[in-house]
Amino acid sequence: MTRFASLAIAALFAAAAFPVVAQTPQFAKPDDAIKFRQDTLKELQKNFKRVADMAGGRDPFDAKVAEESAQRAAELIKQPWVAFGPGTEGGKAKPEIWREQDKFKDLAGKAEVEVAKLAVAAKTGNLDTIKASLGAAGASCKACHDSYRNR
Ligand code: ASC
Repeated sequence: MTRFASLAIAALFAAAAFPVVAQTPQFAKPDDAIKFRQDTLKELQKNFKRVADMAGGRDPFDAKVAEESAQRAAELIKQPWVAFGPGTEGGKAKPEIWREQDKFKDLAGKAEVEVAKLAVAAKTGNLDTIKASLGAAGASCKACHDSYRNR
């Protein structure tokens, strides 16, 4: 084997052994994972609500705040899912999450897509454009909560 080939193979093994560790939060115990997902989902909710309150006329429209909040929501919604790993049942999460991983991940992915669309809409600075994508984004949050969150 050439020196390059052996280095390349060593690099592949290293990549397989340490998958995306750098970006992924590690949880020492299940409660840490539960706290992380609750914190990120709560902050997501705050940002989403800020936009929804403007769209619903409960707050005056501020295009910059709407854009920043929707952008922050789109970043936050990518984060909680890693904290629903094996053995982290608890909080308001229904046990079905761990029995229906494919459906759970599918709903989470759809919510990511809809909130990303809301962030794109908010970039226009146009309230009607924001309103047009808010319904689908809210429905995508609700779909997951209806199936997988205890009240
Ligand atoms: C929120 C929130 C949700 C969604 C959803 C919209 O503010 O916490 O889960 O909006 O209720 O239907």
